[in-house]
Amino acid sequence: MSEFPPNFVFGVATSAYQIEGAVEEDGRGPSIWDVFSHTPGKTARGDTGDVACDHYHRYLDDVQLMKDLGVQSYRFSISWPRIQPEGVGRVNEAGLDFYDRLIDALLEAGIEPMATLYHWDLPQTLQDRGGWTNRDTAKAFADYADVVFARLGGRVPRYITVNEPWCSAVLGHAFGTHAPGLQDFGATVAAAHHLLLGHGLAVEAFRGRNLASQIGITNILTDVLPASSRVEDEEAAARMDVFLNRWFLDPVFQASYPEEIRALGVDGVVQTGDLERISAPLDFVGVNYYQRQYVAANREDPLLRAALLPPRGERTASGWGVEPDGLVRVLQRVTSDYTKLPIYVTESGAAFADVLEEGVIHDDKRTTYLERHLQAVLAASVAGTDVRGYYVWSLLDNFEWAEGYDKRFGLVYVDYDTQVRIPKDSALWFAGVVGSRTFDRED
Ligand code: IFM
Repeated sequence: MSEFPPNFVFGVATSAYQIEGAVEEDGRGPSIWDVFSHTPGKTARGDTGDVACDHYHRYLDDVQLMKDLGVQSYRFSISWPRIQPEGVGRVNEAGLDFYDRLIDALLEAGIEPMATLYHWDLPQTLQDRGGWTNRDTAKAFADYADVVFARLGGRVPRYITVNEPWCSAVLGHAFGTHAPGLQDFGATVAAAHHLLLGHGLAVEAFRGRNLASQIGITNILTDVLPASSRVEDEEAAARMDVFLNRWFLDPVFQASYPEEIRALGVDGVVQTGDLERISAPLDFVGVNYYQRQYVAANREDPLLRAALLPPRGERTASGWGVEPDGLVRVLQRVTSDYTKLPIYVTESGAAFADVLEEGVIHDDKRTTYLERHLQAVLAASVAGTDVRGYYVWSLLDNFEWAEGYDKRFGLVYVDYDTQVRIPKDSALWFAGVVGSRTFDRED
């Protein structure tokens, strides 16, 4: 039997564009994901977030669902284009009203809100001016964040500035698989720096308001292992670790970029004072964990001279390996190499090929996945990591970006034709864990 400490928070997570729908309602402006998903060939089957889970209209039902599951905290994101349809200037009160109502409902249900300010839905008007490659976007982000702090204030105990800046920068500007769909490494380096600068400026705005709440950033961290003990593979893994992890950890916690990132030209966009701002003290750290990567040396690869090998063992429907031990390692690494701040696992979960049969979904693989990752959290905690919470990705099946609706990550199944929600077996299991604060897995 494994028992969680009394202050440990069990939560679920979502993001605005992935669940809200209602993209043209109450004054919301277009985001880069509206434009990208409506561009032929960019998402599986041409799926878009136009309707998604219709959460904008059904948020009360979704809060009730969480209440029924006994969830203690809900991590959602705020849609910048709902708050500032043009990205700067004019504030759309109707957008703020929605989040106000959502927070009221959560507090009423005894569920603690955790709000992410940027989960990838940049207002398109800002993209038209260069998006994150333009330094002005960092300032615009802090202004938007301040509008949110002013309105929602201390009713949100924990704010997250930016979710997974690696994905926004690299998938959006180097690989082109996410909005805005660029394939330009110079743009990637600039976007990465401005995302981090936006984070730092938002923290500054937050501190200026003296709220009783806390603020942090969420990075997606990958456990990187060399494919063998050959020196070349170890060196290749170290370079991959810079690319996947240190690029976004070193500046936030050590006020510097790794040498390898400086060699990519980041100094060209760093101005005096930026790194001090980016490394401003935080209250907690968010960690999203999904994957371990095995890395081998590869002379053919021009950027890192490294290759990612296929995952070992069991895989999720996304093709990602199931490696809970990697979560222990990334949590310990944050603690030993970067900071002793409390850590929240702000996302962990998996897509599997769920089958709806006679009104139920027996998703045993997801239950086992979550159980093993919670076990990993406990192991990290026993090993000295101050991990304070675990948020399952995701509450609902939702729009999985370029993969569209095919990949189902939810604890709760969504029938996209009827919008009926059906808690999967894993949701019922999770409710039991939250209720008892234990699970039956042997240590
Ligand atoms: O769905 C995404 C989420 O938006 C960010 N983190 C990873 C999840 C699964 O791919």
